[in-house]
Amino acid sequence: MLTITDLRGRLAAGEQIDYPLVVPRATFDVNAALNTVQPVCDAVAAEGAAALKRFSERFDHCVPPTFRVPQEKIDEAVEQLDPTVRKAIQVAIARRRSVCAAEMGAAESEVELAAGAKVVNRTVPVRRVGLYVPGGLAPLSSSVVMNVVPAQVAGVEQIAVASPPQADHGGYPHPTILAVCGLLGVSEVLAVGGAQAVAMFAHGVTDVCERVDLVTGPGNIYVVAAKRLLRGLVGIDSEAGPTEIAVLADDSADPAHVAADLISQAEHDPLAGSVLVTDSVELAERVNAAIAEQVPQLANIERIETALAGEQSGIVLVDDLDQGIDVVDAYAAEHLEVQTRDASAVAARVRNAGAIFVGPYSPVPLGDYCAGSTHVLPTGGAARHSSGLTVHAFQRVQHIIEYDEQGLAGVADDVIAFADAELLPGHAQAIRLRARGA
Ligand code: HSO
Ligand code: ZN
Repeated sequence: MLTITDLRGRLAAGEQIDYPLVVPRATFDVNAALNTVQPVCDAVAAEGAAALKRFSERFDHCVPPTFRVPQEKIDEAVEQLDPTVRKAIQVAIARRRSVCAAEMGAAESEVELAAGAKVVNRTVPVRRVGLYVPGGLAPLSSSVVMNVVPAQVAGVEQIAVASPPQADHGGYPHPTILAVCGLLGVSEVLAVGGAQAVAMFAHGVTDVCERVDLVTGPGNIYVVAAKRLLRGLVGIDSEAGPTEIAVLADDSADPAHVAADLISQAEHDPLAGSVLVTDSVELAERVNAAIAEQVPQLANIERIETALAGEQSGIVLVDDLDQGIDVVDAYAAEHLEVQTRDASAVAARVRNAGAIFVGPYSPVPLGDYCAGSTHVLPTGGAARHSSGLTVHAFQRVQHIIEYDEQGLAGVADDVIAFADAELLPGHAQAIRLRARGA
């Protein structure tokens, strides 16, 4: 059962509603975990593999036979893959690859600002990246696809994947995770999890893993805290917290579908957020009834019930879809489904969401696997300022500035005036010494 917050009539009564405060969302206090991960990261930096071993024992309750997963293990996982799953993975890879190819812009663009005055925008891939794939409550092998494919399409030279060791699998990551690495041609796979994996990537660990330039991928609060702590030493993608879904729906939506989609993300995590925003009381009631009917038929009941009962989940009743759009914009969901009449037009009016799923046949689980879109998306409202994991996360844009004598002379007076205004005569001098006529 989702708790209902009723906003109807409040605007008409003259109330000013602070939407970010009325949408259900739990605090994901990453700073509170910094104290826990700091000693872990420091120990990995100071002691290398010895610290990795200690933290594997303590946090994963097993130590892998080798931190680097042997190639035979990866090959074996590919061979033993169920053919139906293998085909599904291949479809997911092919579709994600097609969308990534379209994400790639021109490698270079040149702007001639005046005679002899040129700036080139050059897009350069990051050289070496570390991709984190959580083990956690479910082995998310699809996250390997979502991390590796954009890195490969962007032209990253070296890709290392880390995932926690699993006691049930001889101390190596889950075989499906290994199999996806194998199918993608990734051979550097590390059986290391949690904050210690991020520290390994950021600092490098002798005889285990060379330091990387960028770490991407979702993880639990300790992984996120380690990314926050080590950011700067290493690049990171946006911080991913517990997963979220918001559904903006009117009375044309199918309550069973809406319920199933809300449940699907609640299945990930007791902290997952499932939010329905609707102007239809009847839909709200029928979605709650459908949730009650569907949840007992599933496997991960406890997790789902905890997530749906949590303060981060609920139904927001609105006056109309205009107010609904204000609410979903304030929420800035990781995933937003629009299940309304004329859904594409409504979706076009939404500003903030990590990814938008339009109409009755585009549910979030489609995007989790095979839509071609990414499932590594900004959570916790970060969709207001950040994007999901695309090829752009693995690229930098360099400016190449090439002015000749004439080009510099043409703008020298302006540079000098600007430098003087900032009381930086040393800057002006560097121009004056070169520019004839300045
Ligand atoms: N919904 C998750 C991704 C995922 N779902 C992986 C299933 N497997 C976060 O976007
Ligand atoms: Zn999912």
